[in-house]
Amino acid sequence: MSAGPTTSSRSEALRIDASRLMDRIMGLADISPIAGGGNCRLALTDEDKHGRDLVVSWMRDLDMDVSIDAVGNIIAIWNVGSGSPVMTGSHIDTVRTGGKFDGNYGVIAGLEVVETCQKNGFTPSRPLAVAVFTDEEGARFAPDMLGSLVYVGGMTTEEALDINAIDGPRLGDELVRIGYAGSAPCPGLVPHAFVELHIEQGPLLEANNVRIGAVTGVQGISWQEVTIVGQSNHAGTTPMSLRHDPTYVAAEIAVFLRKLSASYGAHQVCTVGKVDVFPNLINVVAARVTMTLDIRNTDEALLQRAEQEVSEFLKEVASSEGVSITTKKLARFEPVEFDNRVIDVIEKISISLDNTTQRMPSGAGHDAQMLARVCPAAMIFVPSVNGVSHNAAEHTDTDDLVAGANILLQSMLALCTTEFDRV
Ligand code: HGY
Ligand code: MN
Ligand code: MN
Repeated sequence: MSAGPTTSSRSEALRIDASRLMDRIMGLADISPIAGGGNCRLALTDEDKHGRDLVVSWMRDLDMDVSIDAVGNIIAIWNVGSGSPVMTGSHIDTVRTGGKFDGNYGVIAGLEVVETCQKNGFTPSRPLAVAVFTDEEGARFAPDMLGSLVYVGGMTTEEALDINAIDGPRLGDELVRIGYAGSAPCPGLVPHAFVELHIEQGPLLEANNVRIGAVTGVQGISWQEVTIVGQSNHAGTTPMSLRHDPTYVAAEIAVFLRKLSASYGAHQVCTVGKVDVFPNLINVVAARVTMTLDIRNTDEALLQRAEQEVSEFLKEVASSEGVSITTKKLARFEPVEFDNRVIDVIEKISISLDNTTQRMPSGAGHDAQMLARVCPAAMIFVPSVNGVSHNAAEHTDTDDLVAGANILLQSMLALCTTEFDRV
């Protein structure tokens, strides 16, 4: 049993244990490894379950109260002090070719913060919470950040449970199958503040030779599935003038997106990440192509303009090739600004710990953008080597990982004693 809150003078001297942090990162990386040093733990698969089970066992080892909510979010609370908790967390589901740090690092650093306090006999004035949010990647069940979206009330539990995976199963059934259909209700407990520690997943920090990003917000995200239905035919006998070829249209769409990004410049990015051709045979003009469009911009008005231009192009290309095109919205999140008061805490602490630090937006989506809807939130970035992520080769140097975790530790403790008058 810990005594009352210990004085903050000692808290500033606390530092995480680097080998414990790395042991846990490598321990989780051992679950469903892939060639090249990454992981494949798509949301709610058996591999995700094994990762969840390991992390829950670590949470229990730290005497944290662990609850599972109706969409499988894992919320662990070290119930000390009083009032609502300062929360950190992220995700441990990965894309199919994920790295060992994306999401995992933030969850494990959160546990390291708790263990560092416990091992040094330091009791924060507020509870500390560490969350593992379900299906942050959205790669198997769209949209991304699904678990944290439901956690903050941005989508109903019922709607989420009925979402089907790209491989078929219903989200609610998968939760039951892997034993993570929890009883805790969504929306969940509102934290006092939320800080997420994450790898940058881009090239900026490394290019600027800066160690820490104090993240100012997350860019807007627009995901849609486009289905193009043409006329399947013989590859040898069908004259080009008589073709209604969905694969050709898909290629035109991909080229259009690349040109649109170039014309917008700045933060505009467009990706065609998934293309399914049917029947996908060498000597058959395809019948159908289903593809995904991932369009992002930090500016909402530009993002809407890009969506509009894409929609007009789809109509144009459908009529000129004589195919039908239908679209299905998979995710749409406006750009998010994080809370300056939290960004200030992160930036001040990072500099006080002698880290080169810069403010920057996030190109990737994160659970923090959902928590920002209900409490003061922000993020800490550490560099990604060669800016590579969503790739088994994803890497961040240990010194940077340790520096980020120490900033998370100090930021969470500082937020415990920060009063936020509700804006
Ligand atoms: O798509 C994203 O930005 C995140 O990795 N879910
Ligand atoms: Mn992530
Ligand atoms: Mn990711």
